[in-house]
Amino acid sequence: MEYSSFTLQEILSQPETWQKTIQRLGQYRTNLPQRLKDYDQVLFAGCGSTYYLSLWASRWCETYHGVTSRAVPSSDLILFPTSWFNKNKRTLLVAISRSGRTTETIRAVDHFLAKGCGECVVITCYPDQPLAKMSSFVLGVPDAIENSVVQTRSFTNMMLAVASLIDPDSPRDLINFYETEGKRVLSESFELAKRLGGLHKFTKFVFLGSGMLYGLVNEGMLKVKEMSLTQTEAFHFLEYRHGPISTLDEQTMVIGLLSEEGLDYELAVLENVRELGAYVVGLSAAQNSPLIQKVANDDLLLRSIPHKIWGDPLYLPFLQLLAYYRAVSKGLNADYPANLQSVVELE
Ligand code: F1P
Repeated sequence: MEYSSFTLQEILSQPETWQKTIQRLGQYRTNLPQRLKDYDQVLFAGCGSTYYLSLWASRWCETYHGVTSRAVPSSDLILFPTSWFNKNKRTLLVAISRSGRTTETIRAVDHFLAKGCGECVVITCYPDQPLAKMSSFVLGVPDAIENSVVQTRSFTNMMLAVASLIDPDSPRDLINFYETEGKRVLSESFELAKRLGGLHKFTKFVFLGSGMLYGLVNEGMLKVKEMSLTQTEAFHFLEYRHGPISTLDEQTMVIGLLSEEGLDYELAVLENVRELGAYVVGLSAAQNSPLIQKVANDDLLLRSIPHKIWGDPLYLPFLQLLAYYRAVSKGLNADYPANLQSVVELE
C-alpha cells in the first residue's frame, strides 16, 4: 500500500476513527425537549456530501421512529423555506456539515431558528466552528477531521453521529465490530478497488441503490466524479430502466449496493445491465452472496449486524477507494480535485 496521499491515508484510517468516534459519541447527550417520534417532521440538511448523507439519514429516521423525515439541500431551505417548515409544524432540523463553515447551511439554520419552528441538532467534525455555536445540541466527530478536499472518513464518522441520534441504544459490541469486520471490509475493498480503478476501458460509472442506500450511491457517484473527473450517475435500482439505461454500453461499470428487502428486483436489474454489456459489481450483506455471485462480475460481502444503521458505513471504503485508484490510474492527484474547495463560503 502506498501512503503518500493524505486522501488515501484518511480512507484507510476509517476503522480506527470509527472506534474513537463511538467512544466519543457515548459521552454526548443531546437531551432534546421531545422524542424524535413526537416531532411533526425531522429535516436533515447539508450540501454536497452532507446532503447525500442527509438522504441516507432521513430514510433511517423514518424507519426507526415513524416520524416524517426528509432530506433537503441547505440552499433549498434558504430559497424556499415555506415549502419545508412553518410555525405550525414542530420540526427538528438536523444540520450536517464537515467544516461547520458552509454559508448555505449556516444561513438555513439561522433562518429556521429565527422563525421559531423547532430545535436544531448540528453534526460536524468541527464543534468549535460557527455552525455548532448556533445550537445547544451538537454531535461533534473531531477524530475524523481531514486534510482532503473531498470528504471520506468525515462522511462515515458523521454517519455514526447520525446513527447515535436515531438509535441511542447502539449494539454493545460496536467497537469490536469495527475492529474486525471494519478492517476486513477495508482490506477487501482495497484489493478490489485498486484492480477495478486501473481498468482504463471503462469511461462511465453508474451507481445503483434504493431506500437508505440511495444516499450512499450518490456519495459514490460524487467521489468518483470529484477525484477522477469521470462521468458518473446515481439512480434508484429500478429507475435505471426508465430512460438512463439507453446510455449504457460496454464501457460502463455498474456498481450496485443491494438491499435485503429489494434483492430480487435489484438482482434482476443487474442481470439486465450485464446482458446489455455492462461490467457489474455488487456489494451486499453476506447471506445474499450466492445469488449475487451468479449475476455480478465482482462482488464484496458485508456481514449484517443486528442494528443495520451501524453497518452502513462499511459500504463507503470501496466507493472511496475506487475513486482514488481511478484518479491514480488517470494520472490525477486525488488530494486536489479540479475547481473544488473544501468549504464553499458565500459573500
Ligand atoms: C460540503 C461540501 C463538500 C464538498 C466540498 C465542498 O461541505 O459541499 O461536500 O466535498 O468539500 O463542501 P460541509 O458543509 O460538509 O463542510
